[in-house]
Amino acid sequence: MSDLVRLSFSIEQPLLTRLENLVAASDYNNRSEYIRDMIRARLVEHEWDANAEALGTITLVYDHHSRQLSDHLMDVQHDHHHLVLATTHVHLDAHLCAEMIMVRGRAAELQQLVNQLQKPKGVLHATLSMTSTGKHL
Ligand code: NI
Repeated sequence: MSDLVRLSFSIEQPLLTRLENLVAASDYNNRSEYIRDMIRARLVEHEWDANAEALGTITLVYDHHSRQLSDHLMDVQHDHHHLVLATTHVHLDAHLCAEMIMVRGRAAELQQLVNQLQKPKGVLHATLSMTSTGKHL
């Protein structure tokens, strides 16, 4: 194993509590191992060849009462119609909406699209899950 470096960082107490709960519910022996694997998972996401064609799903959770947010998110999808295959909208409760957006395109373009969708105030969560189109499997 390479040399270990100890580091310290700041985190809000509620977020730390949630992290501790995740670690406790997992098979990891300690928090450090858990965090190292979280970092590795993020590295895998970034190792996608930016030019590789990928298939993906963007999942958004947002508050549709936020001013003009629904319209804005729709505009962004129209601006990227060459990437968007289909969208499913779910009304989660009186306030919250979820959208699952199927996308296909260069990995870098898909990443840019999710970055743009997650920026506006009122978007509570945005994830991009990518997979290969199968050509190179
Ligand atoms: Ni809705």
